[in-house]
Amino acid sequence: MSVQFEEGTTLDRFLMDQLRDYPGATGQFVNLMQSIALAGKMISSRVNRVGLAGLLGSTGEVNVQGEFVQKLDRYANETFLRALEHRGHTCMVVSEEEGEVVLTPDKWHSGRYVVTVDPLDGSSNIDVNATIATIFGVYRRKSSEGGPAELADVLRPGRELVAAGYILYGSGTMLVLAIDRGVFGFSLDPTVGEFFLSHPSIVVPARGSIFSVNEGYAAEWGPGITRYVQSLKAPGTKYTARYIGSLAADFHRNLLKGGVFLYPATTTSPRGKLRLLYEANPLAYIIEKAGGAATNGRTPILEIRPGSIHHRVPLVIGGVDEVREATEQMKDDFAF
Ligand code: AHM
Ligand code: MG
Repeated sequence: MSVQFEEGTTLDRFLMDQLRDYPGATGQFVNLMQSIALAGKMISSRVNRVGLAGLLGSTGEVNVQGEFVQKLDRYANETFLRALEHRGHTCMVVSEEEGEVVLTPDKWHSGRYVVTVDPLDGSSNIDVNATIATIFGVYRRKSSEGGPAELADVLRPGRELVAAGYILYGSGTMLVLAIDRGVFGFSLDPTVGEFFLSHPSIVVPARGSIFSVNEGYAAEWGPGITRYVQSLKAPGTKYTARYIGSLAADFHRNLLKGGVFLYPATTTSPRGKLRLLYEANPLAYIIEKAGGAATNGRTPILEIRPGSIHHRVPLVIGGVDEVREATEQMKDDFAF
């Protein structure tokens, strides 16, 4: 569907315009997105001063994933939880940094939405000033309002997401939001503190010219994924390699320019590294809304039923032709 927007459309204005199409809407979704945008602005401000704000380096703690927690990871997680807790729109949060689900303190239990979040994706890039991001997914709760949310509200296929997005902290700060009707990019003007619509209706081509994979693990790949990556490098193909090591940043480049990102299973991580709920699913929702596809090699990412909140998956995500060809090659790789 092609939608016309006026120049200078702010995120708030855009969200209010969407509301008109949902006559029964209570405004909770708009409030939720405003809270996410506020948290994004706060994190963006810290990221821009990270070398000065005493936020470089690790806290010395290890998170539930077994990874060292960076100070900015902790700040981003706390900022997100605070932003989502007290506005009455969110009943439950699943965060990469929290071992268990977080129920928001709402004695009326009226929040309609469940949020999954990787508060700061690409932590290894914090100390080297490379692009990092927040990734989020939004479900409408299934359990009845008036009581606490349940695990079943979040252990569901990504196909049931109602929105997903990320906030990139790069050369500029950008919020990319996918909703039912498409994918939209908003750029932060830090001088006025507003996100403005800069990328209306993002669409990804069926085939691009970039592939992004950490080839340092190539010796640990299965034969199918090895064949597929070889095929991208064969003489006469137009592919070039780009890999930052920040999922959302690698994804964003490929979303805008066309290409495929792969984080396959390895012998060390036979289930893959990336997490389904707050990394793979939100990006899979975005890519499908932009016309692309995402798979674990067998099943579309959005159809996988999570076994736990920190469920990991192999991920191949990009243009539909690329994902189809990778899937054909990966048939005989790993059992997962
Ligand atoms: P993080 O959420 O702890 O930052 O880890 C996830 C990151 C992704 O952003 C990125 O795609 C991947 O890990 C890079 O991993 P590797 O260094 O193994 O290539
Ligand atoms: Mg991450």
